[in-house]
Formats: sequence, C-alpha cells, structure tokens
Amino acid sequence: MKSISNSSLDTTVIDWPVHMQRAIDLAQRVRTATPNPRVGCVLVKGFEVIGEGWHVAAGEAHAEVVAIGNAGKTNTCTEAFVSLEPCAHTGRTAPCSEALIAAGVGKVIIASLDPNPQVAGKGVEQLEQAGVEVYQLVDFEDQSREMNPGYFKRREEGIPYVRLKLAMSLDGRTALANGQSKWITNKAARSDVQKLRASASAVITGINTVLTDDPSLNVRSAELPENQDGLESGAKELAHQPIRVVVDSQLRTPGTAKIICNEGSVKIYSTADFTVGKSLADNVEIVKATVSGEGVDLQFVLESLASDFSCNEVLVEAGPTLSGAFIEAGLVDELVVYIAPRLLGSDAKPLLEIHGLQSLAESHQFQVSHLDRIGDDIRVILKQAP
Ligand code: AOF
Ligand code: ZN
Repeated sequence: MKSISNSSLDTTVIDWPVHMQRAIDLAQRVRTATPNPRVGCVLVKGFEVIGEGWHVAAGEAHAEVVAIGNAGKTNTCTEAFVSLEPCAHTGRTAPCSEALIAAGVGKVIIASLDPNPQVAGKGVEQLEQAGVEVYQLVDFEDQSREMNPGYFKRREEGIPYVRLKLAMSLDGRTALANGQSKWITNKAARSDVQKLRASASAVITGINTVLTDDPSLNVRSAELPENQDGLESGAKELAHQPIRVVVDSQLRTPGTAKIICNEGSVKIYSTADFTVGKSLADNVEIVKATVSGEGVDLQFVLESLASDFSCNEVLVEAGPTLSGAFIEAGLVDELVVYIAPRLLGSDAKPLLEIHGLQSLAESHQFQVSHLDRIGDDIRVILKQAP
C-alpha cells in the first residue's frame, strides 16, 4: 500500500480528495451502525462517479457492496474510495475485499486501516494479492477516526468513547433546592439530546436518577424527525435503541422503573453479592461489578460495555454524583453542556459533586470544541484537554 498526501497528488489524480471527502460525508449519514463503524464508499470511472454507498446498520450490506450494487458494471478502470480499509473476513456479511475484486475494481483508495484484528491490514493484503493497487490518502486519516471515535477507542483501548451530557442554568445549577427541575432547558435542547442518544451504543445513568426522576432514556423517533440535519435515516436506524445502563451498587432499581419497562436491553451494574442469579425482567441483565472507593468501579463498567456488549460510543445522562465520579476518574472524552439563560440562585442544586480541590492545578480542564445556539439555549461541546 502506498501512503500519499494531498499535496503530492499529480493532475491525473487531482480529484481524489473530493471523492474521499464524499465517502467520509456519506459515512456520516447514519448516527450509528453500532457495533460497526460508519463507513462510506464512492466508485469512480474516468472522473465520473458511478456508484455510492454507506453502511446503514450491523447486519446490512457494507458500504462497498452497496456502492457496487448501485454502480452496476465496473471494470479495471474503476477506483473505489472507501473511508475505512475494506474488510477481509466473513462476519454478518461476506468480505468486501472479495466483492471489490469480483467487481473488477482496479484501485482502492482508503482513509484509514481498520483496527479490527480480523481485518487490520488483511483487507489491503488480499486486494494487493489480487493485483488491485491500494493507496492510503493520509490527510483523511484523522477525519476517518474522528467520525468513529468509539469504534477506534474500543478496538485500540478496550473502552468506549464517553460523552457526558449536562444541562444547567447560567449559574451552573440543575434544580431548585425543592427539587423542581422540569424544565431548565427548552424543548429544542431536549430534542437535541435525542440525537445524542440515537448515536450512542448505550446510555448510562445512576440509581439516584432512576429513583428520583424515573427517566426512560430511550430514543423517541417522533422527536427525531427523518432527514433532520441531512441524515437519511433508514427504518433500521430509527429503530435503534441504545442499551440502557444503570450503575446501581445495591440493586435498588424497582421492577416498575420506566428504564426497565420500555422495550430494549438493560444492563444493571451492581456490586452486591445477592445479585448473582437474580433477575428483574427478561430484558434486564444484572452484571456483577468490581468495587472502587464507595461504589461501582466505572472503569470496569466501561471495559465490560466494550468487551461484553461491543459498545462504541456511550452517553452518560446522570445526576451530579455519577457525572462527577466519571469526571473525577478521568473517563470523560467529551462534555455536551446545555446552558439555559436563567439564574436559579445559590441555594439551587449544583451541576456536579466534585469536592476537595486544593489548587487550580487540580481542576478538571477541557477544551471548547463547538459552541452553538439551540433554540434559546446554548450548547457547548468540550473535549478532554490533551
Ligand atoms: C467494510 N465496510 O461498510 C464496514 C466495515 O459483521 P459484519 O459483517 O457487519 O462486519 C463488521 C466488521 O466489518 C466491523 O467490525 C469492521 O471491522 C468492518 N466494517 N468494513 O469494509 C463497511 N462497516
Ligand atoms: Zn466489509
């Protein structure tokens, strides 16, 4: 495989970055293909695009196979631009390397290698053995990784990418002292949270939130319109429900909680010995977790979500205690903070339970990545400082 940068492309291949960008844009037409990565593919013959495809959901055809299906006839002059190395193994579907070879594609241009150990260079190898030229456009590698942060993190580090959602008043409060909190942020901001849930493999909350708010934590398609943001949501994608996860050391989740009663899979992480063999409902699995400090070991929860349930991106929607614990453990990759333009006063409830900092050097530092207005509220997206 030859690695090439955009600046070294000669006039005969000057259109390559345009096609690769298109493949990357197509990949992002789905919010999630969990546990699979988002992948896009563009087939080009003599400067003309003859087929496009993207992977919609696990179990459905891969991007390359969709593009080949759209193109009809291809031949050795055909170039395939794929945002990820074509797979070389039989999983839920047949190998894309073989599909590309069978379609007679002459050149395959990728943005990044696939970290899946079943692929990891084998896709490139198979293509090259069949006489297909393979190139990596290195300037697109970052984009390919950034649009699949959880897929790469799970494969490379064994834990999912963690987003923590927070909603607060201008003075950093989440509820009045009497508990009233519905609603601090407006409808547009709350509907934006639906998008976060729809892109997550799992939504994590704590037992306190279950007991006090009884949230559903599901995706409601009525609040997530089709074609929103230019996404072309298929029925499969709209049907996606993230796994709902409760961090509940003493297994106090009531059988009547909405989080359990709604359709979809639920995992409860508990440290109590009496949880072994106990069952709450058919859709609920109780996982015996290790202890850290006073509660469930959050690193264990993340490792389990990655290795046992193939979670790529997870969303934490919890109260001040669990949210604070995730931050204190250094496990948050991204904060999504909704700020309502109202003041709740200093006896209102704080955003996070984080105590004991003695110097500014100990403060938890993030970098602002995006700043947007959502209806009358503000949304700030922050990433962990390097
Ligand atoms: C590709 N093109 O569009 C995607 C790829 O079980 P399967 O058959 O769906 O395979 C899943 C694996 O295939 C996934 O872990 C990743 O290695 C690769 N994803 N590869 O060539 C695609 N989605
Ligand atoms: Zn494939």
